[in-house]
Formats: sequence, C-alpha cells, structure tokens
Amino acid sequence: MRWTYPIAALGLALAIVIGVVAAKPRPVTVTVTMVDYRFVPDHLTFTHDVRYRLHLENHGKETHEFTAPAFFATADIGNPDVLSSDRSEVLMQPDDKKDVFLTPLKPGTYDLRCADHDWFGMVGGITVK
Ligand SMILES: [Cu+2]
Repeated sequence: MRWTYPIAALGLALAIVIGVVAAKPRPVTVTVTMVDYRFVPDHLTFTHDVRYRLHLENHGKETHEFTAPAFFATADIGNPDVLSSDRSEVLMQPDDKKDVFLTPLKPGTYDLRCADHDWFGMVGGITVK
C-alpha cells in the first residue's frame, strides 16, 4: 500500500518525459546536390518556423560552396560549426556530405551562390514562405 504512490508518481514522470521526447518533430530533409557547376535543385523553398535538415552532397570534381549569408543570418542554426566562421557558407570538398540543421525564421527571398563559381553561373535562390 505504501509503495503505490511513489510507483504511480514515477510512472507519471516517465510518461511526461516520453511524451516530451516524442512530441519533438523530426526535421524535414531538403537535399541539394552540387555538381560542376550548378546546384541541383537550384531553387529551394522552406516554410518559416519549421525544422529542416539541409543535406548537401558534392558530386563534383571541384570544391564548391553553399553560400547564402542572408539566409543563414535569419535562421536558427542547430549546428553552427558546419558553417564557415562568418556563417556565410558551407565549404564542400569533392565527395563531402554535410547536414545543416536549421529553422528559417523570416519569410523572404534569399540569394544562393557558390562563391567560387558564381561567375560561371553556379547560382540559385532560396524562398522562405
Ligand atoms: Cu562551385
């Protein structure tokens, strides 16, 4: 009898912990492949206040950058270490695969380019709705 209350309390605490963990939604994956010399796809659309896993793969023979300083500046970045120190871009060596976990916060249109090859037409755009 005297053990009923602590066990019930423990069960309730466990249920709350499990509920909180389960309630956190999985991020939506958006994949961008880099080739010599373009982004595939070159236009990305996000919804603000939604968590994303921006998955980048460099399939080219050259080093490319996912350069989008204004976009990154208006997003909550879960793993900022994956960005350059000025938070403007993700550096991608050939065969690199990297994830940026982010939540866009501000609707608008944002520039996307490869800082090395924008002169070669390696540009795109990002829309946050
Ligand atoms: Cu490039």
